[in-house]
Amino acid sequence: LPSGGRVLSIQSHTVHGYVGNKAAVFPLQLLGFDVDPINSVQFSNHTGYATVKGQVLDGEQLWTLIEGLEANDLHHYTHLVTGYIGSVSFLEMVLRVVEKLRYANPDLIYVCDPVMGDDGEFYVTPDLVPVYCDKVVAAASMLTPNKFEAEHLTHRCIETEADALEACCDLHDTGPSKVVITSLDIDDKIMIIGSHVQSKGMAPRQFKITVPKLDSCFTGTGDLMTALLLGWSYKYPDNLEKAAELAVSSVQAVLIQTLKIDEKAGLSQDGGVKALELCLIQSHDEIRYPKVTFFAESL
Ligand code: PLP
Ligand code: PXL
Repeated sequence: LPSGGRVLSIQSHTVHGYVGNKAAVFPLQLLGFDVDPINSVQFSNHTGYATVKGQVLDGEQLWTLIEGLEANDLHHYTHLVTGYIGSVSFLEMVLRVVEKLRYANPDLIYVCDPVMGDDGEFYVTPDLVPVYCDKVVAAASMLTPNKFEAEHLTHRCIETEADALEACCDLHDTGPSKVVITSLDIDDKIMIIGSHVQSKGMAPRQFKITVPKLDSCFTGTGDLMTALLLGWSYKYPDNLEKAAELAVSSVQAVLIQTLKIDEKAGLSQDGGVKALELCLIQSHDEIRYPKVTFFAESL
């Protein structure tokens, strides 16, 4: 990977487990990036557990941190990535952060995972949706929604591959030149849809990658996927297919490794409520040296 990538990563922190920054920082570091994390929330664990305790930052608290960085001239980044955000004022302030970082580096790449929820359920306040729709999506270079999030951003029902491709076009029209819908559940398979507008006004290059559905429930997969897409897109800026193949293959290898470790430890799932935590640390080789096992098909 090219060295010199510096990422400001604004996502959740969980004391236990691997979602948000806990799922993104280590993989990005393994891929050679300097990563500066800002924790949008600090929770005991992810919201899939019976109890969640912790703190949520507001917009003013985010701005204070950015002011500190700027005062020392430390606000020079190649990338900004945002994920789970816990309040409307915080998300509004993210827009000002993008503006400030872009002023310092006009080539800043903003990778936005518009985290809202999954499987028909919100795990953030739905008040965030109009802010993403009306303002944040327009500022993003790459957008990585799952199916649920893409539906809310485009006001479309996404049931088929064709629906997903049209949703990507709608999202391109709003701003981001790269869109990856990170999971689409069709015919008992998971499909990842990618779409890249290579030069303004041109039709996007679109592709899909199909992976098997594992009969376990994981949390943090989307956060890991977004981090790896950012990482590999820095190496392959003009080849979203290649970046996505590497990212997807890596994620799958991490999931398989996680299942293997949990099986050995005799862990089973209690009705899908307590989703499995990713075994990220034990998967460092799968992240650092991915073998492409899933390939993109042009659409
Ligand atoms: N599930 C699988 C099997 C995946 O490969 C991916 C992304 O690569 C995801 C889920 C990501 O989905 P989500 O964004 O809904 O967490
Ligand atoms: O993976 C998304 C995510 C991120 N951060 C926190 C979460 C979740 C999903 O449940 O609870 C805190």
